[in-house]
Amino acid sequence: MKNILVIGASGQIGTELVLALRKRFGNDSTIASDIKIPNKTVLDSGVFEKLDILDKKQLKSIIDKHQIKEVYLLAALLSATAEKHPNFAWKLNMDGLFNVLDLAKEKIIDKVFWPSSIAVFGPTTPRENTPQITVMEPTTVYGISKLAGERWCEYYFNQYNVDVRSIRYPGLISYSSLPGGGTTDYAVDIFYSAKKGETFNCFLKEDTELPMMYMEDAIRATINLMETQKENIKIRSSYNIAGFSFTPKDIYDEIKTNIPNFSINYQPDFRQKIADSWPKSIDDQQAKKDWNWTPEFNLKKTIGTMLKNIRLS
Ligand code: NAD
Ligand code: AKB
Repeated sequence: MKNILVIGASGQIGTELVLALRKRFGNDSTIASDIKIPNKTVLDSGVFEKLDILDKKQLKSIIDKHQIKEVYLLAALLSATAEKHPNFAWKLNMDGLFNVLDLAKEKIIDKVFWPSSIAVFGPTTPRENTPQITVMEPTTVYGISKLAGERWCEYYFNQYNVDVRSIRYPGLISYSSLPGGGTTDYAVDIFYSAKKGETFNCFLKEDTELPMMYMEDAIRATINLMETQKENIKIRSSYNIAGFSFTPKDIYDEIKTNIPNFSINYQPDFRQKIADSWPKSIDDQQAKKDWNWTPEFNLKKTIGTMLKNIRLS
Protein backbone atom coordinates (compact mmCIF):
# COMPACT_ATOMS: atom_id res chain seq x y z
CA MET A 1 0.00 0.00 0.00
CA LYS A 2 1.40 3.37 -1.09
CA ASN A 3 0.36 6.89 -0.19
CA ILE A 4 1.01 8.87 -3.35
CA LEU A 5 -0.03 12.39 -4.34
CA VAL A 6 0.02 13.46 -8.00
CA ILE A 7 -0.05 17.25 -8.40
CA GLY A 8 -1.13 18.39 -11.87
CA ALA A 9 -3.17 15.19 -12.26
CA SER A 10 -5.59 16.65 -14.83
CA GLY A 11 -2.90 17.35 -17.44
CA GLN A 12 -1.49 15.35 -20.33
CA ILE A 13 0.87 13.25 -18.20
CA GLY A 14 -1.07 13.33 -14.93
CA THR A 15 -4.19 11.77 -16.45
CA GLU A 16 -2.24 8.66 -17.51
CA LEU A 17 0.16 8.59 -14.58
CA VAL A 18 -2.63 8.54 -11.98
CA LEU A 19 -4.35 5.63 -13.74
CA ALA A 20 -1.05 3.73 -14.09
CA LEU A 21 -0.20 4.21 -10.39
CA ARG A 22 -3.71 3.14 -9.34
CA LYS A 23 -3.46 0.07 -11.56
CA ARG A 24 -0.10 -0.85 -10.04
CA PHE A 25 -0.73 -0.07 -6.37
CA GLY A 26 -4.53 -0.06 -6.05
CA ASN A 27 -7.13 2.68 -6.49
CA ASP A 28 -6.72 3.89 -2.91
CA SER A 29 -2.96 4.32 -3.32
CA THR A 30 -2.98 7.50 -5.36
CA ILE A 31 -4.63 10.85 -4.66
CA ALA A 32 -5.08 12.98 -7.77
CA SER A 33 -4.86 16.76 -7.33
CA ASP A 34 -5.01 19.80 -9.59
CA ILE A 35 -6.60 23.24 -9.86
CA LYS A 36 -8.68 21.76 -12.70
CA ILE A 37 -11.19 18.89 -12.40
CA PRO A 38 -9.75 15.72 -14.03
CA ASN A 39 -11.49 13.55 -16.61
CA LYS A 40 -14.18 11.08 -15.56
CA THR A 41 -11.91 8.02 -15.50
CA VAL A 42 -9.53 9.67 -13.04
CA LEU A 43 -12.42 11.10 -11.01
CA ASP A 44 -14.30 7.80 -10.80
CA SER A 45 -11.30 5.61 -9.96
CA GLY A 46 -10.12 7.29 -6.75
CA VAL A 47 -9.84 10.38 -4.60
CA PHE A 48 -9.41 13.84 -6.15
CA GLU A 49 -8.41 16.92 -4.15
CA LYS A 50 -8.54 20.45 -5.53
CA LEU A 51 -5.08 21.86 -4.86
CA ASP A 52 -3.17 24.94 -5.93
CA ILE A 53 0.51 24.02 -5.59
CA LEU A 54 1.35 27.64 -4.81
CA ASP A 55 -0.71 27.33 -1.59
CA LYS A 56 1.79 25.71 0.76
CA LYS A 57 -0.69 25.43 3.66
CA GLN A 58 -3.25 23.63 1.51
CA LEU A 59 -0.52 21.29 0.21
CA LYS A 60 0.58 20.43 3.74
CA SER A 61 -2.98 19.81 4.90
CA ILE A 62 -3.69 17.39 2.00
CA ILE A 63 -0.40 15.60 2.69
CA ASP A 64 -1.30 15.26 6.38
CA LYS A 65 -4.88 14.23 5.67
CA HIS A 66 -3.84 11.34 3.38
CA GLN A 67 -0.50 10.56 5.09
CA ILE A 68 1.24 11.05 1.76
CA LYS A 69 4.78 9.68 1.43
CA GLU A 70 5.46 10.10 -2.31
CA VAL A 71 4.75 13.14 -4.48
CA TYR A 72 4.77 13.40 -8.27
CA LEU A 73 4.84 17.12 -9.06
CA LEU A 74 3.59 17.74 -12.61
CA ALA A 75 2.02 21.21 -12.30
CA ALA A 76 3.90 23.69 -14.51
CA LEU A 77 3.54 26.08 -17.43
CA LEU A 78 5.01 24.52 -20.57
CA SER A 79 7.28 26.17 -23.14
CA ALA A 80 4.87 28.05 -25.40
CA THR A 81 2.57 29.30 -22.62
CA ALA A 82 5.56 30.22 -20.46
CA GLU A 83 6.87 32.56 -23.20
CA LYS A 84 3.54 34.41 -23.01
CA HIS A 85 3.57 34.65 -19.18
CA PRO A 86 7.26 34.62 -18.22
CA ASN A 87 6.91 35.97 -14.66
CA PHE A 88 4.07 33.69 -13.72
CA ALA A 89 5.79 30.69 -15.36
CA TRP A 90 8.89 31.29 -13.26
CA LYS A 91 6.77 31.60 -10.12
CA LEU A 92 4.70 28.47 -10.73
CA ASN A 93 7.56 26.30 -11.96
CA MET A 94 9.97 27.29 -9.17
CA ASP A 95 7.76 27.96 -6.12
CA GLY A 96 5.77 24.80 -6.77
CA LEU A 97 9.00 22.80 -6.72
CA PHE A 98 10.29 24.45 -3.53
CA ASN A 99 6.97 23.82 -1.77
CA VAL A 100 7.38 20.09 -2.39
CA LEU A 101 11.16 19.86 -1.89
CA ASP A 102 10.85 21.63 1.47
CA LEU A 103 8.36 19.03 2.74
CA ALA A 104 10.88 16.35 1.75
CA LYS A 105 13.67 18.27 3.48
CA GLU A 106 11.52 18.33 6.65
CA LYS A 107 11.09 14.52 6.18
CA ILE A 108 7.30 14.86 5.99
CA ILE A 109 7.44 13.06 2.63
CA ASP A 110 10.00 10.41 1.62
CA LYS A 111 10.26 10.62 -2.16
CA VAL A 112 9.64 13.13 -4.93
CA PHE A 113 9.32 12.83 -8.71
CA TRP A 114 9.70 16.06 -10.66
CA PRO A 115 9.94 16.13 -14.46
CA SER A 116 12.49 18.13 -16.38
CA SER A 117 12.54 18.46 -20.16
CA ILE A 118 14.71 18.53 -23.27
CA ALA A 119 14.06 22.31 -22.95
CA VAL A 120 17.00 22.49 -20.50
CA PHE A 121 19.25 22.43 -23.58
CA GLY A 122 19.84 25.46 -25.76
CA PRO A 123 21.32 26.58 -29.06
CA THR A 124 24.92 26.02 -27.88
CA THR A 125 24.23 22.38 -26.91
CA PRO A 126 25.33 19.67 -29.40
CA ARG A 127 22.04 18.92 -31.15
CA GLU A 128 22.62 15.35 -32.33
CA ASN A 129 22.67 12.62 -29.71
CA THR A 130 22.76 15.25 -26.95
CA PRO A 131 24.81 13.85 -24.03
CA GLN A 132 23.65 13.56 -20.42
CA ILE A 133 26.28 16.07 -19.34
CA THR A 134 26.90 18.90 -21.80
CA VAL A 135 26.60 22.66 -22.43
CA MET A 136 23.23 23.92 -21.14
CA GLU A 137 22.26 27.47 -22.05
CA PRO A 138 18.47 27.41 -22.52
CA THR A 139 16.93 30.51 -24.09
CA THR A 140 13.28 30.01 -23.01
CA VAL A 141 11.73 30.86 -19.63
CA TYR A 142 10.53 27.28 -19.43
CA GLY A 143 14.01 25.88 -20.13
CA ILE A 144 15.61 28.23 -17.63
CA SER A 145 13.09 27.17 -14.96
CA LYS A 146 13.71 23.48 -15.70
CA LEU A 147 17.49 23.87 -15.58
CA ALA A 148 17.25 25.80 -12.30
CA GLY A 149 14.88 23.11 -10.99
CA GLU A 150 17.39 20.38 -11.86
CA ARG A 151 20.15 22.23 -10.02
CA TRP A 152 17.91 22.63 -6.96
CA CYS A 153 16.91 18.93 -7.00
CA GLU A 154 20.57 17.92 -6.98
CA TYR A 155 21.29 20.47 -4.25
CA TYR A 156 18.48 19.15 -2.01
CA PHE A 157 19.79 15.62 -2.52
CA ASN A 158 23.39 16.57 -1.70
CA GLN A 159 22.67 18.92 1.21
CA TYR A 160 19.53 17.45 2.80
CA ASN A 161 19.48 13.86 1.52
CA VAL A 162 16.15 14.46 -0.24
CA ASP A 163 15.25 11.47 -2.43
CA VAL A 164 14.18 13.40 -5.53
CA ARG A 165 14.23 11.74 -8.95
CA SER A 166 13.79 13.25 -12.37
CA ILE A 167 13.59 12.59 -16.10
CA ARG A 168 14.14 15.02 -18.98
CA TYR A 169 11.06 14.06 -20.98
CA PRO A 170 11.09 14.60 -24.74
CA GLY A 171 7.82 15.73 -26.42
CA LEU A 172 5.10 13.30 -25.36
CA ILE A 173 2.45 11.82 -27.64
CA SER A 174 -0.83 10.54 -26.18
CA TYR A 175 -4.56 10.32 -26.82
CA SER A 176 -6.14 10.25 -23.32
CA SER A 177 -5.77 13.98 -22.73
CA LEU A 178 -4.59 16.88 -24.83
CA PRO A 179 -1.18 18.49 -24.36
CA GLY A 180 -1.13 21.80 -22.51
CA GLY A 181 0.80 24.60 -24.23
CA GLY A 182 4.08 23.09 -25.41
CA THR A 183 6.17 23.36 -28.57
CA THR A 184 5.87 19.63 -29.30
CA ASP A 185 2.03 19.75 -29.15
CA TYR A 186 1.81 19.70 -32.96
CA ALA A 187 2.74 16.00 -32.83
CA VAL A 188 -0.55 15.29 -31.02
CA ASP A 189 -2.73 17.89 -32.78
CA ILE A 190 -1.83 16.44 -36.20
CA PHE A 191 -3.72 13.21 -35.41
CA TYR A 192 -6.96 15.08 -34.64
CA SER A 193 -6.82 16.93 -37.99
CA ALA A 194 -6.05 13.66 -39.78
CA LYS A 195 -9.01 11.88 -38.15
CA LYS A 196 -11.36 14.82 -38.82
CA GLY A 197 -10.34 14.91 -42.49
CA GLU A 198 -9.04 18.51 -42.10
CA THR A 199 -5.90 20.10 -43.51
CA PHE A 200 -3.37 20.35 -40.66
CA ASN A 201 -1.80 23.79 -40.09
CA CYS A 202 1.59 22.98 -38.62
CA PHE A 203 3.25 25.71 -36.52
CA LEU A 204 6.74 24.26 -37.17
CA LYS A 205 8.68 23.99 -40.43
CA GLU A 206 8.61 20.65 -42.22
CA ASP A 207 12.26 19.80 -41.43
CA THR A 208 12.23 20.58 -37.67
CA GLU A 209 13.51 17.42 -36.02
CA LEU A 210 12.74 16.94 -32.30
CA PRO A 211 13.01 14.09 -29.76
CA MET A 212 9.62 12.54 -28.96
CA MET A 213 8.16 9.61 -27.03
CA TYR A 214 4.88 7.74 -26.75
CA MET A 215 3.22 8.33 -23.37
CA GLU A 216 3.15 4.66 -22.33
CA ASP A 217 6.97 4.60 -22.49
CA ALA A 218 7.21 7.83 -20.48
CA ILE A 219 4.91 6.50 -17.75
CA ARG A 220 6.82 3.21 -17.58
CA ALA A 221 10.11 5.12 -17.33
CA THR A 222 8.72 7.29 -14.52
CA ILE A 223 7.45 4.40 -12.41
CA ASN A 224 10.63 2.36 -13.08
CA LEU A 225 12.84 5.24 -11.98
CA MET A 226 10.79 5.69 -8.80
CA GLU A 227 11.11 1.96 -8.03
CA THR A 228 14.87 1.79 -8.64
CA GLN A 229 17.08 1.13 -5.60
CA LYS A 230 18.32 4.44 -4.23
CA GLU A 231 22.00 3.51 -4.57
CA ASN A 232 21.62 2.82 -8.32
CA ILE A 233 20.50 6.36 -9.03
CA LYS A 234 23.66 8.20 -10.05
CA ILE A 235 22.01 11.30 -11.52
CA ARG A 236 20.16 13.57 -9.11
CA SER A 237 19.64 16.45 -11.53
CA SER A 238 17.62 14.68 -14.26
CA TYR A 239 18.07 11.72 -16.62
CA ASN A 240 18.11 11.99 -20.42
CA ILE A 241 15.74 9.47 -21.97
CA ALA A 242 15.07 8.93 -25.68
CA GLY A 243 12.24 7.44 -27.70
CA PHE A 244 12.53 8.41 -31.36
CA SER A 245 13.04 11.61 -33.38
CA PHE A 246 11.11 12.90 -36.37
CA THR A 247 10.19 16.02 -38.33
CA PRO A 248 6.65 17.25 -39.14
CA LYS A 249 7.19 15.90 -42.67
CA ASP A 250 8.17 12.45 -41.34
CA ILE A 251 5.02 12.13 -39.21
CA TYR A 252 2.82 13.58 -41.96
CA ASP A 253 4.19 11.10 -44.54
CA GLU A 254 3.64 8.18 -42.15
CA ILE A 255 0.05 9.24 -41.27
CA LYS A 256 -0.64 9.67 -44.99
CA THR A 257 0.13 6.00 -45.59
CA ASN A 258 -2.94 5.32 -43.37
CA ILE A 259 -5.07 8.32 -44.49
CA PRO A 260 -4.12 9.01 -48.14
CA ASN A 261 -6.20 12.23 -48.52
CA PHE A 262 -4.58 13.95 -45.52
CA SER A 263 -3.01 17.35 -46.28
CA ILE A 264 -0.74 19.74 -44.38
CA ASN A 265 0.24 23.45 -44.44
CA TYR A 266 3.38 24.77 -42.80
CA GLN A 267 2.82 28.08 -40.99
CA PRO A 268 5.73 28.49 -38.54
CA ASP A 269 5.06 30.87 -35.62
CA PHE A 270 6.96 31.90 -32.45
CA ARG A 271 7.32 28.24 -31.46
CA GLN A 272 9.73 27.66 -34.37
CA LYS A 273 12.44 29.60 -32.53
CA ILE A 274 11.89 27.49 -29.40
CA ALA A 275 12.12 24.24 -31.39
CA ASP A 276 15.25 25.44 -33.18
CA SER A 277 16.99 25.85 -29.81
CA TRP A 278 16.30 22.24 -28.73
CA PRO A 279 18.15 18.97 -29.52
CA LYS A 280 17.27 16.76 -32.47
CA SER A 281 18.09 13.52 -30.66
CA ILE A 282 19.11 12.41 -27.18
CA ASP A 283 21.78 10.09 -25.78
CA ASP A 284 20.22 8.07 -22.95
CA GLN A 285 23.08 5.65 -22.15
CA GLN A 286 23.14 6.68 -18.49
CA ALA A 287 19.45 5.85 -17.90
CA LYS A 288 19.96 2.54 -19.71
CA LYS A 289 22.91 1.71 -17.49
CA ASP A 290 21.50 2.86 -14.13
CA TRP A 291 17.90 1.60 -14.32
CA ASN A 292 17.63 -0.46 -17.52
CA TRP A 293 15.62 2.12 -19.42
CA THR A 294 14.49 0.97 -22.84
CA PRO A 295 11.69 2.39 -25.04
CA GLU A 296 9.11 0.11 -26.66
CA PHE A 297 7.43 2.49 -29.12
CA ASN A 298 8.85 3.75 -32.43
CA LEU A 299 7.14 6.25 -34.77
CA LYS A 300 5.22 3.58 -36.72
CA LYS A 301 3.84 1.87 -33.59
CA THR A 302 2.95 5.25 -32.07
CA ILE A 303 1.04 6.33 -35.18
CA GLY A 304 -0.87 3.03 -35.35
CA THR A 305 -1.83 3.29 -31.66
CA MET A 306 -2.86 6.96 -31.91
CA LEU A 307 -5.01 6.49 -35.03
CA LYS A 308 -6.71 3.47 -33.48
CA ASN A 309 -7.50 5.11 -30.15
CA ILE A 310 -8.26 8.79 -30.81
CA ARG A 311 -11.96 9.48 -30.35
CA LEU A 312 -13.46 12.66 -31.82
CA SER A 313 -16.16 14.11 -29.55
P1 NAD B 1 -0.15 19.92 -18.68
O1 NAD B 1 -0.14 21.40 -18.94
O2 NAD B 1 -0.92 19.05 -19.58
O3 NAD B 1 -0.64 19.65 -17.19
C1 NAD B 1 -0.27 20.44 -16.11
C2 NAD B 1 -1.37 20.38 -15.09
O4 NAD B 1 -0.99 21.21 -13.99
C3 NAD B 1 -2.71 20.92 -15.61
O5 NAD B 1 -3.73 19.99 -15.41
C4 NAD B 1 -2.95 22.18 -14.79
O6 NAD B 1 -4.31 22.42 -14.49
C5 NAD B 1 -2.15 21.86 -13.54
N1 NAD B 1 -1.79 23.07 -12.81
C6 NAD B 1 -1.43 24.28 -13.31
N2 NAD B 1 -1.21 25.15 -12.33
C7 NAD B 1 -1.44 24.49 -11.17
C8 NAD B 1 -1.38 24.86 -9.81
N3 NAD B 1 -1.09 26.11 -9.45
N4 NAD B 1 -1.64 23.92 -8.88
C9 NAD B 1 -1.98 22.65 -9.24
N5 NAD B 1 -2.08 22.26 -10.51
C10 NAD B 1 -1.80 23.16 -11.48
O7 NAD B 1 1.37 19.47 -18.60
P2 NAD B 1 1.96 18.01 -18.84
O8 NAD B 1 2.28 17.90 -20.28
O9 NAD B 1 1.13 16.99 -18.19
O10 NAD B 1 3.37 18.17 -18.09
C11 NAD B 1 3.55 17.80 -16.76
C12 NAD B 1 4.99 18.05 -16.39
O11 NAD B 1 5.85 17.35 -17.28
C13 NAD B 1 5.41 19.52 -16.48
O12 NAD B 1 6.34 19.80 -15.46
C14 NAD B 1 6.11 19.59 -17.82
O13 NAD B 1 7.08 20.60 -17.83
C15 NAD B 1 6.77 18.23 -17.89
N6 NAD B 1 7.04 17.82 -19.26
C16 NAD B 1 6.04 17.54 -20.12
C17 NAD B 1 6.31 17.16 -21.44
C18 NAD B 1 5.24 16.84 -22.41
O14 NAD B 1 5.52 16.66 -23.61
N7 NAD B 1 3.98 16.71 -22.00
C19 NAD B 1 7.65 17.09 -21.85
C20 NAD B 1 8.66 17.44 -20.96
C21 NAD B 1 8.34 17.78 -19.65
C1 AKB C 1 6.99 21.47 -24.49
O1 AKB C 1 6.96 21.42 -25.73
O2 AKB C 1 7.02 22.52 -23.84
C2 AKB C 1 7.05 20.17 -23.74
C3 AKB C 1 8.45 19.80 -23.45
C4 AKB C 1 9.26 19.09 -24.47
O3 AKB C 1 8.94 20.07 -22.39
N1 AKB C 1 6.35 19.18 -24.49
